Amino acid sequence: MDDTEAEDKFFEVHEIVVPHIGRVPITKGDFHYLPSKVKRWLAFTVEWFRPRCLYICDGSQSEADEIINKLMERGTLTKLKKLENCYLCRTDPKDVARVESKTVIASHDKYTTVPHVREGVKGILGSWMSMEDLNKEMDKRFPGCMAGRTMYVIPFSMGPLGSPLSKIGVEVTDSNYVLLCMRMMTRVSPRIWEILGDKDFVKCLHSVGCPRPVTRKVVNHWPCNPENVLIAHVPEERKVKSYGSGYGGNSLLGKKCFALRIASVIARDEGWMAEHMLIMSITTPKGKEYFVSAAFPSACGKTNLAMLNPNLPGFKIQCVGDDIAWMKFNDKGELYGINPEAGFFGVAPGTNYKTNPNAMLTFQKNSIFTNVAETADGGYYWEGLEDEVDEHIGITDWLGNEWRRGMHSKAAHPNSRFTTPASQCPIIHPKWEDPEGVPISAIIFGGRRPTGVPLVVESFNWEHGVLLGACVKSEATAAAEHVGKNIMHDPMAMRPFMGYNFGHYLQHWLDLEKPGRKMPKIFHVNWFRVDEDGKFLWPGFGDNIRVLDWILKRCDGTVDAIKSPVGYLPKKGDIDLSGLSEPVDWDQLFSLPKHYWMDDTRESRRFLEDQVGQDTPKKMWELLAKQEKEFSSMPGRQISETD
Ligand code: TSX
Ligand code: MN
Repeated sequence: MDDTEAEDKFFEVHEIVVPHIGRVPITKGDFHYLPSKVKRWLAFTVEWFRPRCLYICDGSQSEADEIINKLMERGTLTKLKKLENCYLCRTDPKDVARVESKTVIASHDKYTTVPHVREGVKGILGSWMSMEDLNKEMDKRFPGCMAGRTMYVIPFSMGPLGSPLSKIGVEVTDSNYVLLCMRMMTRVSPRIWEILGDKDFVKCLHSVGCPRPVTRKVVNHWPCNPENVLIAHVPEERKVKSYGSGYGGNSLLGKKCFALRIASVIARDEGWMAEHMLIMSITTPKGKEYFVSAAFPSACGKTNLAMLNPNLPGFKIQCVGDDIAWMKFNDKGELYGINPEAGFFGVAPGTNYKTNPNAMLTFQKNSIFTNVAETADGGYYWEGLEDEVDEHIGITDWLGNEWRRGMHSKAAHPNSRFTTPASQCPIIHPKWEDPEGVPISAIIFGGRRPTGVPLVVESFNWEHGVLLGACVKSEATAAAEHVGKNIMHDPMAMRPFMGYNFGHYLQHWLDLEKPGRKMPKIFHVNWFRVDEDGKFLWPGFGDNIRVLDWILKRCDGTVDAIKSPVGYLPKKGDIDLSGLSEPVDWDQLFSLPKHYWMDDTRESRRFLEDQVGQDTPKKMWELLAKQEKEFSSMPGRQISETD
């Protein structure tokens, strides 16, 4: 030990003294080493939340072991003994999903956050709260919210540590489940404090809202406060304040709250993009590698696509990320992207060795399964694993009840999740943590569109691609049985994740196109078109490589296309259909029914008028008018001259 180290040792600080509260012990970590901005913010937060003690996280394995043991003792986690270092977590059944209705963004001016909607119309592109109301709401919840509990201080990086594209956040939370998941989903490290220095960071406050002594009934050893949930963002202050829920997107604040809502605002201010997109690499049989990003609404299989097992010989897919992309043009005018996350927080039901073998292989160790069912031999179970789990084995459902196949209830909650480190994915890209990111050749939008929308279409240009993104819609999974499925707008797949006025966001996209920049081509895909009998027209999954192959050829300019009113369509024969087990009805897959499209274009215009109003960039009206005119002047019932 040299002199300076000895001095540091001497000054180790294991408690802080807070006005009106007095001494608060620090059970782990040393306050002394924290940047002064962090110290001040923590002192303020401790005075507000009144935790019993502070625990400054370092991201080490011993820390994880300690927390896991605590959670197992308490009964929140059970070990899945069939797997290595995997755990099952059952939440309070009242705390099982993101709560959009309780998610708000506060700003001084309402219209920086939400667009001008038509009078009498309820806006769906974000929910605004005034700063005054937010402060009132927070004052009802946060004072003393951590009484008797440990306040975990989690320093994390979104993106590789020290990358010019990365951003730093600090989350304080009273949930050790949140700590465990944040360790997988973000990069938690004491090096954050050094990298941070005197710079600003995104301040993330989270409490489950169950101060001690607990007066509420705690269900499943999962403290939460569902009646009072509020997930608030203050982009102007780079702050997230989340109360009452321990579940995923409500509590792992680095993910949707920071990496999408707050980051989209930072990105606008700094001239880059924070998007709800996967990033994947495709290497062709000739050995040329491309990266694409893709945005899909929920239930379109984004994670499955990100880890695709291609059905064409010679192609190789590697995964960079499955949910969020941060992308920026470099000084050569090329778009580079990183995955700001470090793990996958994927929907479990539907995942199996057929739909996503690479995800299955990823979560065989060091993973947490939330609200899935358990097999008697200590494995996981959910809907979709019928053919892969012994049909005679006993199953306990996500609520802890005995369950048998054929029962009316579901074994796993439909929103049950696996949380698993991306590094364990067998096809994770060697550059997935490259601080420079990867070069993006194409941006792909998509939706679950049972009728009318072709398998793939390429935009005429960047501006038209922005329109394709703005008009993304998808069939929502019916909330109840026998309820007609609904096609919902989810522009840019960002509807639940917008951090600011969607009209301004579209303008930001348009403004990204500058002379000297190599704009990626923009596409729209639809794996979900059905025939008259409701049968899928496209095999999907591994066969989607055939569509990606055409997309890459278009990027290279090695294949022609047919101009249609909605964009460029592939010429018959230009998508490789060799080796398919069943023939594909090309004409049905690519037809553009005239009346469907006249209605759809009008409906899209109506959507923008209602929801984005005067904030809609003029260009969007222009492009929609052109599309409407082209369809109305088309002869015949449908346009399918694709051969
Ligand atoms: O993820 C999906 N993808 C993308 C895969 C890379 N899914 C699942 C969606 C729910 C999350 C799909 N479902 C895809 C798809 O491309 N396509 C379909 C529809 C479909 C389902 C089943 C079959 C064909 C198409 N065929 C048989 O079941 C035999
Ligand atoms: Mn997502």
